[in-house]
Amino acid sequence: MSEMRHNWTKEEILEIYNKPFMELLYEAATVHRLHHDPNTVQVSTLLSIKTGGCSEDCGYCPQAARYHTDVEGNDLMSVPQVKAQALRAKEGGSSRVCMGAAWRNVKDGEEFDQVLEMVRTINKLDMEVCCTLGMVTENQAKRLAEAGLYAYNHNLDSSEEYYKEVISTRGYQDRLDTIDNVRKTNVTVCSGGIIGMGENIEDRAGMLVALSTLNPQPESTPINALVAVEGTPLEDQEPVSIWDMVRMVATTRIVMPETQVRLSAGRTQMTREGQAMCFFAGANSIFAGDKLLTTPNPDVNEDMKMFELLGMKPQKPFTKKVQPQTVEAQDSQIEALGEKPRWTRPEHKIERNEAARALRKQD
Ligand code: SAM
Ligand code: DTB
Ligand code: SF4
Repeated sequence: MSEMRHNWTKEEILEIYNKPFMELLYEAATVHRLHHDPNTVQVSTLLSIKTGGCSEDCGYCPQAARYHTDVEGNDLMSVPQVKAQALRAKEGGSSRVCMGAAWRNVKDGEEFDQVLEMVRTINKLDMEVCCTLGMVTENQAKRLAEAGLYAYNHNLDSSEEYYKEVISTRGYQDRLDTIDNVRKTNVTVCSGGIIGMGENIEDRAGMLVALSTLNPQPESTPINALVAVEGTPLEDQEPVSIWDMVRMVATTRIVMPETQVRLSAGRTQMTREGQAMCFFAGANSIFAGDKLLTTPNPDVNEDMKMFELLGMKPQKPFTKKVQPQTVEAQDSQIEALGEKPRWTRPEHKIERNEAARALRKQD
């Protein structure tokens, strides 16, 4: 087994990222084979349970209320709607459902209780349940765990330095604190980021320092290529090159040998050959489904054909960790605290975010 380290430095990570391409690919593929079956891929289906109208100013996000995008907002889905979608995902070969909500943070109350019921319902379908609901307190993380949540997705998104260039309504430390709160439970951590937002290679390495020095490291790491959506401040960003994507996947694999590296947003811009190179470099998971949260994703049947071509098999649920027990709402041992946590609002100026907001006001 290659060594599991929690003290990677930016210099070391940059050295890996900048290796001659073939050497990087070979090293990453070698680490991958020591820790994983290279012919298995974990498939997660995304489900946007509450879409649009978000209060935050994340410069990449089509769901931020302040930008002018074509996203149609929706209220929280019902439990039966979610169950029907989860069953569809299961039939399509997914082992995990990841429910996303366009929220800054979770608030105790009816809507959160409904999300807890969704978690119970999907866990009872014998699928891994993941949620990405924004910031959570320790008490909220414990309630999710009690409902049977398998993973919580909360991305660091970039380096601490570049984060300030993209988001002004919350701080990097808030993200780290939420990950810490999830870690206090038996829910696994899913955390990664986005490339192609205008960051430099040092920022990419900085993000990998922040992720790989978490102890334990995240069990899953999504690597998103920015989907540049019209109306967002990042609408004019050039698409990420496949070479950068492979380098990022390979470097992630080397510094986090055990994590499931997930090819996430941006796959519609990638060829099958490009994706195959990412799998060789250590990616072993994808987000499946014709839609991500609001933007298109490759067709499920096309993905299954690609896996057949590559001789890859979808991973069964609970291969990595046993299925959590679900405690019913009436038997819950954990009381909602109705906290009002002080997540920060740095509110520094990001010119391009303000310009995008001003454009919306003119309409
Ligand atoms: N609102 C919650 C939050 O921000 O934590 C959860 C949902 S949010 C949409 C989840 C993640 O989606 C973000 O952290 C970001 O990594 C990713 N994402 C959002 N918009 C994206 C885009 N246009 N391109 C690539 N990734 C994106
Ligand atoms: C993650 O890292 N990527 C997913 C999931 N976690 C929630 C979301 C991608 C969203 C892409 C833009 C959209 O479809 O709205
Ligand atoms: Fe809201 Fe999450 Fe989008 Fe930021 S990334 S605007 S918090 S939905």
